[in-house]
Amino acid sequence: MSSKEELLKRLSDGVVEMEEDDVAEAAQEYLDAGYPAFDGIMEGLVDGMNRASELYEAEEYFVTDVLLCSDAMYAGLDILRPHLPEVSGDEKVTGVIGVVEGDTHDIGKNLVKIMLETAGFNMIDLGRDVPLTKFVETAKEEHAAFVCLSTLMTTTMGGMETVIQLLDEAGLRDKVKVMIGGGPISQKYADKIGADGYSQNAVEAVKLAKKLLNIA
Ligand code: B12
Repeated sequence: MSSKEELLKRLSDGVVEMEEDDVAEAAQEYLDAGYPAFDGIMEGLVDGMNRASELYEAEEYFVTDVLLCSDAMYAGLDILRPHLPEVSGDEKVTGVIGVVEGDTHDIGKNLVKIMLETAGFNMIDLGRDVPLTKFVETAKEEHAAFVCLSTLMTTTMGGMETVIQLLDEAGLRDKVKVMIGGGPISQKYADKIGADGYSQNAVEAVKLAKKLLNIA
């Protein structure tokens, strides 16, 4: 039987090498061996996706390659995700999440959503390339306690500030916390536009949401 480290490496390598079937197989073996789904996702699948992103940055991978890597990552997620220890609650706190207008990168947003759902939040996913007013309308309709904005492009990050202004104009700013994240985003930027918080990855996003909403 393979060790946890060997299986994590197989998950990560499988994503980098675009081996969807092998990732699915390794994910099942990993679970059958009794290892925690959370580590399999973060240290296996997400590690592989981060490595694939670096290869794209280094111009060793093309767009099509990165997309095949993400298919392999999702194949593993389908298997591991149902085994994350989910927190249940009668009155779940609602959050709205989406990628701001003009940007179609949604891999990171999907991971943040999965982690927040696993932590017990009721997440309304607006998808990607979301019109900025849609965040505000949905937050109002659904009585959301927080809004999560994602973007990976410098050209679209300004949309986050607009959403904050629109929340303000709708009289919702003091009722709705705003969390932001994605490649070009930083704590400095969050402070500049008046967001309530920023985090670098999906695991930290859960801690941040709990902190902002005073949830133990
Ligand atoms: C995969 C990818 C694509 C895929 C996207 C597939 C998809 N469905 O998402 C495809 C091939 C389609 C693509 C297209 C394009 N891409 Co692209 N892409 C990438 C790449 C290689 C990886 C991104 C990724 O998925 N990373 C893995 C995930 C897990 O990480 P993540 O997204 O950062 O998310 C984590 C954190 O940021 C955080 N987080 C994310 N969101 C949020 C939200 C909140 C609230 C919080 C708290 C945290 C949080 O948690 C996540 C999980 O831990 C990056 C390079 C890079 N290094 O980022 C370029 C990159 C983002 N792309 C880029 C560009 C320019 C484009 C295109 C415009 C290219 C083109 N000329 O057509 C188009 C975009 C078209 C459009 N209008 O949207 C640029 C952006 C440059 C810039 N500074 O603006 C980058 C940086 C590459 C580069 N160096 O040029 N891309």
